[in-house]
Order: sequence, then structure tokens, then C-alpha cells
Amino acid sequence: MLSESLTKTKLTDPLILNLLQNIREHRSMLENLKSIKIDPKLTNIVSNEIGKELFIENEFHKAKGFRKLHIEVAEFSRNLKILHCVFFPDPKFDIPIFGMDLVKINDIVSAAIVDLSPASKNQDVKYENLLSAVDKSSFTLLREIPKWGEIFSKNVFFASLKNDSEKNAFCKIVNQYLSILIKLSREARPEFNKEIIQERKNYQKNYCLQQMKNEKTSMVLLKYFDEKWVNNYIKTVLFDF
Ligand code: BLA
Repeated sequence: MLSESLTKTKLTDPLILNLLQNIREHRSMLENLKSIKIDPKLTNIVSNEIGKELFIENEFHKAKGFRKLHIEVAEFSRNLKILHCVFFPDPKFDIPIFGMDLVKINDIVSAAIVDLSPASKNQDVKYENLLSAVDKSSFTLLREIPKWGEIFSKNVFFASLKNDSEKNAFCKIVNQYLSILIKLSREARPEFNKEIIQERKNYQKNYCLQQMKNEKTSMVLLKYFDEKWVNNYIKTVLFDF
């Protein structure tokens, strides 16, 4: 196991810690896992300014089949907690993009989203049946995907979580989506056709450009950082292509 798997986080929220542990466990199953060096100023960010306290903790790895495995844990003004995770495939491999976001405001999980999003043409038909088979029935507050979310698969899951049973059910869905991702990545073989690889790069670019249209991400960051910093963070840390 890599030492990063044991990295402590400042966050103490049990749901986020549970999800974080599961994501790290799945990540550790990937072949050739290595951490990526990113500017330390962007990796660990802390502010203790009264009323504007925050920390942002990032983990970056790569592995066989993946150009960037990113996990971010953040807490803003002590009341907004976020777990953000995107696993971007290496475009040589036909692997979908794993994305999840959990937004907790005080004690309410207002947004819990997870998906394996297509990263090449017709890719979703290859794993749609696997995602459809995952039980997503026990939720009362399903949410509608915003317009920019056309990048997600038909099986994107998006809800607010009402109680412990829904929180546990969401963790289970995330686990199953990650297991499907690991299975697909084990089966994937490298492609050498430049046009096919270019098309996959375009899919990732489109995924990132659409995610950048989510004003809720930038709105939070703009309360704590200036516009230049936020644009750079979104383009280089969250959604680079
Ligand atoms: C929504 N994202 C949100 C919300 C906030 C953030 C505050 C509003 C919560 C709500 O609608 O209930 C904020 N998310 C952040 C911040 C970061 C973050 C600041 O990750 C990181 C620094 N967002 C993603 C990824 C996905 C995603 C990878 O970053 C999905 C795979 C989805 N977030 C997503 C969606 C919404 C959301 C779909 C709801 C947007 C809406 O309804 O308009």
C-alpha cells in the first residue's frame, strides 16, 4: 500500500471519511499507481482568517489506464464540506471518467452525485448494463441534472441524502461504480490509432468545459479567492485537459 493511502485529512465528517476510504481502497487496486507532483501551493491550501476559514486537500496520482486520479477534500467556513473526485482515463485506453461530488452544508447532504461518464464514442453501451444493474431505488430526494450535465451517462446518480440509510446506500452505489471502473480498466488494452485517441481527448476536453459551466463550483471559490486564482485552480487542478 502506498503511504498516501494512510494520509490523514483534517476533515472529520464520518460520511466523507467513509467515502474517502473506499475511493482510496479502489485506487490502490490500480496497476502502476504513482503520485503526481503538483505545485504544493495548490495541493494543500489553508486559511485561518476569521469567518473565512478553509482548507483544501488534494491527492493526485496516475496509474495504468489513467492520466490523473484526483481526490479533493475541502471545508469552507466550517460549514460547507466537499468531497470531489475525478479519475481521468489515459486516452489511449477505452475507460470512462469516474466522477463524484458530495456537498454537505451544515448537516445536510444537499448534493451527492456519482457517474461513470463516457470518454469515447458509444462507450456507454459497453458498461450501461453494469451501471443499470446497480440498485438505486431507496432514495426520496432525487435531483434533476442541470443542462451542462449532458456529459454524464444515462446512469448518473444525483440526489440529496436525507438520513443514514440513504447515506449508506449512496456509499454502496459509489463502491459499485468504482468496482465497475476497476473491472473495465483491467480489461482495457492500449489503442495506437491516433484518430481514435484524438477523439477520446476531445471527449475529455468537452467533459471539462461542461463542468466549468457549473457556476456553483466557482461561486464557492470566489468567496475565498480572487478571480485569477479561481480560474487557474479550475483549469489546472480540477478540470485540466
Ligand atoms: C453542485 N458543487 C455543487 C454545489 C456546490 C458545489 C456548493 C451546490 C450544492 C447543491 O446544488 O446542492 C461546490 N464542488 C463544489 C466545489 C468543488 C466541488 C467548490 O467539487 C471543488 C472545489 N461537480 C464536480 C464533479 C461533479 C460535480 C466532479 O466537481 C460530478 C461528477 C457535480 N456539483 C455537481 C452537480 C451539482 C453540483 C451536478 C448540482 C448543480 C446544480 O444543480 O445546478
